[in-house]
Amino acid sequence: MTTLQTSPRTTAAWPGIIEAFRSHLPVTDATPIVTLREGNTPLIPLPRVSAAIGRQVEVWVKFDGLNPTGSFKDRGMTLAISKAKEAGAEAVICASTGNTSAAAAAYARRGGLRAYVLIPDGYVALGKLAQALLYGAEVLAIQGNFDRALDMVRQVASRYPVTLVNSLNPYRLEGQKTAAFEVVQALGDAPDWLCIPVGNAGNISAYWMGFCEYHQQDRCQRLPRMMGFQAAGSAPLVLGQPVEAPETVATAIRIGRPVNWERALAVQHASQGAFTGVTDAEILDAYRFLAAEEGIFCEPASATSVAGLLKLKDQVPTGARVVCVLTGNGLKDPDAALQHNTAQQRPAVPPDPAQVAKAIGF
Ligand code: AN7
Repeated sequence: MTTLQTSPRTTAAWPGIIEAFRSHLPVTDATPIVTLREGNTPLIPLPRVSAAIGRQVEVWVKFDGLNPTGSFKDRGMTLAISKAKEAGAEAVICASTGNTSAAAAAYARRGGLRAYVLIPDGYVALGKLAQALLYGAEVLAIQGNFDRALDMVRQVASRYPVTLVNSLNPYRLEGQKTAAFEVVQALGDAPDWLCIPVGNAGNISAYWMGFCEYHQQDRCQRLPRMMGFQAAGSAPLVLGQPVEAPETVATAIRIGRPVNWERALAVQHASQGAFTGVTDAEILDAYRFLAAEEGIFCEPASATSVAGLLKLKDQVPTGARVVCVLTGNGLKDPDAALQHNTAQQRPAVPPDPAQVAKAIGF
């Protein structure tokens, strides 16, 4: 009689983006690595979105909302905090529409640093605020929008011993470019289009850096068109001028003066890309579609990339491969999910099988 030897399937533990892509990043043996094993997020096919486009187009999402703090910011923050610690910093500061503050707080505290975060009063999604508070950041609400909060942070960081970790910090973009590496590794090449939400335009710049780096090293044969999408009420790069009072349901990208403006224009030019605005209604349609048709719960700002693709569907070349970046997790913004679903609200039912069956329509 033979005994079937079954052993649990194990894979080498993912080490986080710095170890995984060490030779591409500005670290040395002297850099203390502060990591939560971020990165290695899934690339998920979207068959229903492909079908909605109606021609043979392959659509994927890079779901970076599955990072340790629930957004792509973790990729940049592991490096920014590691480098701040290497330089002897004891505290970091950022302005944030929410996700940067959550990531800064988590990585700073893990590295033993203090974190100060400035947020626009009343415009940060509940989950993100909850994270920053529980991770132990000093949270300061500013009477003004994100752009004003960032002005404050820049001035404070230039005068006091505290390291700025917004995407003006070059290590942020270096870390975030690893998402492009992962996309190329998963697909075997770069996609034809990369659709991405744009706020401060840090992430679109970082992805482009990553694709160009891999292209120069012959790890991919093509470069994507970089398709950036902004909320229509908060679309300075579409309008070609700053927006003084940005408004959108996608609070993560409620930004009127993107700090990476020049970089973003350079990316658009070099990749033959475009910036396009999508309305809040289009964003929310994509947000609901992703959840109810594809089983993917992202935050409203992230759905902007899919909303944008659907808006431009007639321009997508037949046979093209498209990757949409989903930057943040849906659980970040429970209010948006509760307000913008189409579920039928029903009163509570007594715990009786007949009444339950009746209530659900049998
Ligand atoms: C989910 O957290 O700016 O164009 O302060 O949270 O690189 O700014 C967040 C930005 C897209 C835009 N999607 O990225 C912040 C912040 C989500 C985001 C963006 C953000 P960038």
